[in-house]
Amino acid sequence: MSFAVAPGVAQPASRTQGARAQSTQNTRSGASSLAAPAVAAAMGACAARRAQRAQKPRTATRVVQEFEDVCEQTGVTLSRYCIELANRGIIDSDLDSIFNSIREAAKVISKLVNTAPLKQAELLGLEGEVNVQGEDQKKLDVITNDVFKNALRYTGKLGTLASEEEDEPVDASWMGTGETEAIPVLSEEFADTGKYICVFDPLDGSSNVDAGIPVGTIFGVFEEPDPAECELPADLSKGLSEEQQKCLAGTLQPGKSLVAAGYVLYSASTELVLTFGKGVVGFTLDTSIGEFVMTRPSIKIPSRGKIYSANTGNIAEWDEPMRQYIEDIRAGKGESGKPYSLRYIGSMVGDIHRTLLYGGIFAYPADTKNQDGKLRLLYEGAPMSFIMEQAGGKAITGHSRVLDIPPAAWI
Ligand code: FDP
Repeated sequence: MSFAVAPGVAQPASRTQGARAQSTQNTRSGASSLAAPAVAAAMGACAARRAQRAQKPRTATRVVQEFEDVCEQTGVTLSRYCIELANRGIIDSDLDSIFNSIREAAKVISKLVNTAPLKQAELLGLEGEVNVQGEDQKKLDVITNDVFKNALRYTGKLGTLASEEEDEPVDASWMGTGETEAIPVLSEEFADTGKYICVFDPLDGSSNVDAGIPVGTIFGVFEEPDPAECELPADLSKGLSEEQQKCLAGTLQPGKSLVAAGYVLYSASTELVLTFGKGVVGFTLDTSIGEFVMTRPSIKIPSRGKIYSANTGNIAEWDEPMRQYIEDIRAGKGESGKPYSLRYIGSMVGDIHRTLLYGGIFAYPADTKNQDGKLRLLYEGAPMSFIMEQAGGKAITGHSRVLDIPPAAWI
């Protein structure tokens, strides 16, 4: 798919809207010790405020404000955040379990990426296989795929997992081994309880990983339309009947049906950014306590930026309108009247993270080699577009909204 994200890509916006600095407020605060009468008064006030808030729509910022009523946080960890959302009925306990697993997998992958240069023979270089996307798989692609897949599978809360690195989606309650018999990995009581579908790219930007350049994990969670209807064989690699294929195709949904999405950036720090469709929240891995701690309670993309991010090595192959647009903003002929400059890592999670925080445009336009653009709708485009829109940005193909496009296949 061809893909661009930014606020106002189609109509460059007003020059009065300068780039707003992203709040990096650290929400950690010491525990408070209030005297009993003050606690009673505070509780009364809290109750009144809660009643008022009950009338207003829930957003990520509002949920965090509500935590303040508790008055004794020592920092909002990702697990605490999910528990609070579950308590407030914003997510269910299954989604909470899924995010527990994503959190643990992200910590393991962060460790693997960070230590890879010290374990080159084990972790760096090519695996020797080509994935379903036709790309050479790196050892770390395969290892991180297993880490993510296994962490999710053991939740027992997922009907289907689909990874960019796998040929076909995996029935989450079974381990299809391809050449040998499928092995059940969950006991009957935990198997097939899942109503969610998780799509993920365990190590996006992995062509950079041997050089220690930032890479990331991208994930999205859908609710299965009707899990009971898909009777799939234990080992999907042995092929599906026409009926089963139809059934699986029915589980392919456009990005606007996502119930959650996020990414993890493995860089100078490990950043986890997520949305449950009520705004965007960011966490940073505090390695001293092994927890993701909330560092960006409400991420909003600045309404105007000054950076564009695209592989301009392909500019001669782009459509004329795309080429012209980039040339215009580069020359300061956009609405802001200021020239945009180029920043391109070539690692989508890093490029999107910067765009989200600083504003501007990220794009992977179609070219003669990649006629729909290089990025995959299901594993990259849809989750990132959900995050971008939730942060107040836009995600478009040039013709339509990315979140409206139904994927044609699991790849
Ligand atoms: P990679 O191939 O290293 O996994 O979609 C994959 C991706 O990286 C993105 O992370 C990145 O934005 C893009 O490809 C880079 O492609 P180019 O090298 O063609 O610019």
